[in-house]
Amino acid sequence: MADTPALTLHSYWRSSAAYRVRIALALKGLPYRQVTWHMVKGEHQQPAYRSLAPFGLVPMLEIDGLRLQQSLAIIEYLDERHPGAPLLPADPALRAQARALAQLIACEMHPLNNLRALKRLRAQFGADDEQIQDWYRHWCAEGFQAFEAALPAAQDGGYALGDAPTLVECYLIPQVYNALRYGADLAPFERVRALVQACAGLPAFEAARPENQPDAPQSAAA
Ligand SMILES: N[C@@H](CCC(=O)N[C@@H](CS)C(=O)NCC(=O)O)C(=O)O
Repeated sequence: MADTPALTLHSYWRSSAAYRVRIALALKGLPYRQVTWHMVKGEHQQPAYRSLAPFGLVPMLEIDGLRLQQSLAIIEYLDERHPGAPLLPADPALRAQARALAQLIACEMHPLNNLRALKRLRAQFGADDEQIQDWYRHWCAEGFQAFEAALPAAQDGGYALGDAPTLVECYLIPQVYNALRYGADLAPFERVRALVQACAGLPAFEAARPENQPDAPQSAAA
């Protein structure tokens, strides 16, 4: 049926890019089936996955046979097909701001801290755990500083762009999850912390949490 397509999310519990899409799907109330590719075991690089998702990156969303890669393209597609609970504001200037904030995370922060970049630091330059953590935290601090500077003035509704979460929170919350895993200090980022607080406990964000995914190890269960 056109209005209720069969959705399959190719995912990994700890993938922050998949986490963005899980939040968007949950905010839209769209049910989906999940297929797991174990990233730490490198399953996402194997031909079985690459034949479906040539970028070899998680997530990929299948919608009635259409295969979409790149979280921003996926989320915008979902928003256009399912306009209820909009993830982009109606106003063009605010839409551009929402995309800019999401892309600040997706294009300027996340790639520098992605699994393959960290692996390369180890393999090519012999970086140890402490150096990797330091690298990770450096880019988080720089990124969150820019993010806060780019945020519009605090909104009465408590979210980045008004009284409901949008694309911005879909990107911010997973990036904060990653940052905390690597011991980043969020104390200087009051507005980031306020947005995390605003989303904490919302059912969509709770459902999308890595620890609540079917492929999360028992030891990580929330
Ligand atoms: N820009 C892509 C990023 C996708 C991406 O890098 N996903 C990560 C997981 S969060 C991945 O597959 N990493 C594989 C690797 O680094 O080897 C998106 O937004 O979907």
